[in-house]
Amino acid sequence: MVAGILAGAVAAAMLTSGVHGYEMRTDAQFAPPTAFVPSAAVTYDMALVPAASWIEVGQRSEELGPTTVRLRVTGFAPGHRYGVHVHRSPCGADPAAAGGHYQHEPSPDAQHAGAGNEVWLDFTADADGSGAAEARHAWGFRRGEASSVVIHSAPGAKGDRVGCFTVPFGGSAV
Ligand SMILES: [Cu+2]
Repeated sequence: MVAGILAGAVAAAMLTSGVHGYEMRTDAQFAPPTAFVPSAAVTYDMALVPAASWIEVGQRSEELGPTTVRLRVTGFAPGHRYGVHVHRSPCGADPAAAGGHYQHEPSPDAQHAGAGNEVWLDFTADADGSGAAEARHAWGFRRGEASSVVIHSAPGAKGDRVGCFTVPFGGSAV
């Protein structure tokens, strides 16, 4: 879908699941949590994630686990460097609602935080405010334990949460 055709806050998802793995693509336009028409994509910072900016997330999981997650955005702040991760819980009005990062091997140890054990999709918006990222891992998601993509104000794991998109990630077959 093209962002310009979408009016208001729209979310759409296409899901395919079965013996050959799992494929999903979903997109939405960001809206504030107080918007009259709620969106699956919520902005907490209108400067870095403007209302009506757009996000698309795709997942492709092979039967035995290997998983690619893709991200595309438009309408973001040109030249800004964003940090992005898959988080455990759905988005809410409170930025903290999305919970912590999804981890392949769950651990309270900071050494296990990082792009190897988590899904990171950091990107820098180009001059038009568009951006893209892709992450590939040998493992897939545990069913129901990956629920959102959180946009942070800075790359890495320390930036404030400036946006969140609730995404129907699928579990892997193993
Ligand atoms: Cu995060």
